[in-house]
Order: sequence, then C-alpha cells, then structure tokens
Amino acid sequence: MGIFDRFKKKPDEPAEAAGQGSAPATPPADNTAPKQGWFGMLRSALKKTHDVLNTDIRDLFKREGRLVDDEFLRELFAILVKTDMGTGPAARIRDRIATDFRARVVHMDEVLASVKDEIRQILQQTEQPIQLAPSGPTVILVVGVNGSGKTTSIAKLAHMFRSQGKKVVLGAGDTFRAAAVEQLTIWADRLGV
Ligand SMILES: Nc1nc2c(ncn2[C@@H]2O[C@H](COP(=O)(O)OP(=O)(O)OP(=O)(O)O)[C@@H](O)[C@H]2O)c(=O)[nH]1
Ligand SMILES: [Mg+2]
Repeated sequence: MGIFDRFKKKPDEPAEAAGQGSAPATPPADNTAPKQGWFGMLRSALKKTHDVLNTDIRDLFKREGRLVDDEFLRELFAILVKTDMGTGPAARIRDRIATDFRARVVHMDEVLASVKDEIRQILQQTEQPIQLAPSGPTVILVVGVNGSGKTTSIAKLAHMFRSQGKKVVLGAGDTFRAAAVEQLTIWADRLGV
C-alpha cells in the first residue's frame, strides 16, 4: 500500500485518542511500528479538526441555504475556534466569508470553497528563519495547545540542527505531563541527540 492510499482509507477506522492530551508522538521504529502506523497517527491527530469542520460547519446550513449575517458569522467563528486553529486564523476566515457573502443566502459548498481557499493562503505564509544567538547556545522554547505537534516539531528541529553539525540538548518544560521526559528520551535516542 502506498503512502497516499493510507490517507484514502475511511475515517471511521479505529483511531487513537486525539486532541486533548494527544497520544504521544514517537518516531516510527523500523520493525516495531504500532499497528495503526505513522500516517494513522497523523490522521488521528487531525481527527478533531476534521470532525468539527465536517460536522459543525455542515450543521450551520439549512437545505435551502442560510443568510450570511452577524449571527451566522458569530456561529462560524465559534466553530472555527473549536478546531484549535487559533483565534487569528478563525477571524481571518470569518472576515473572508463576510467579504465574499454578507447579506447573501448561501449554500454550504460556496462557503466551504472560500474557507478552503483562505486556509490555503494562511498555510502559505512566508517562512521566518530561526535566529540563532550570535555566540553561545540558542534557547528555543516551544509552546502550544495540547496535541498541536510541539514534540514532533522539536524532533524535526533537532534533526535539522544535527544535520547542520550543531549540538542539540532537549529538555522537557512540563515535567508533570504524563511521559513528557520518556517521550523526549525516545526521540533523542532515535536522533542521536
Ligand atoms: N498531520 C500532522 N500531524 C502532526 C504533525 N505534527 C505532529 N503531528 C501529530 O500530532 C500528534 C501530537 O503530536 P505531538 O508532537 O505529541 O504534540 P504535542 O504538542 O507535543 O502534544 P502534547 O505534549 O500532548 O501537548 C501526534 O500524533 C503527531 O504524530 C504535523 O505536522 N501534521
Ligand atoms: Mg508533547
């Protein structure tokens, strides 16, 4: 089965717990990969966003369409915030829908096309290079809501810095979180940090 075939599998397959206190992200071991697989884990992590966008946004609409007014925009904003995308992107999408459709009766497909287009634009923001300290160690503090990919991103950064010949030290910031240290230790072992 190819990588993309995995994404095509039906979403109602058994999935690990997602969202709050997400399943710890660990690198895929050569012969000991968990049954669900690496891409299954990614799919599980995005399940909450996927479900909210697919269900709650659809519930906003009536079969005959819905007037885009302040109430609609308020409801849309609340649904978008629930996906954990952050209030900034949620406000951007709400404002885009207001610009495109305010005072019109719309159907879901029209609105979804604009939502998707705006999300694509948000994801295409210009990258900001990491500023390293001119001398001595650089400290990078990674913060984010539960399950948003902090530890995975830390592992990616560690890998990148290591491949540039830099030395990396990993430290768990929230040692009260279940398995915080163990999870980092597994990544560090795999990365040779
Ligand atoms: N689709 C997708 N999934 C990701 C990405 N980064 C991480 N994940 C998945 O999201 C889930 C959570 O990732 P973590 O790196 O553990 O997130 P975290 O922010 O450290 O989670 P907590 O420590 O529980 O708050 C894991 O299943 C990861 O495999 C990404 O860039 N894309
Ligand atoms: Mg983490």
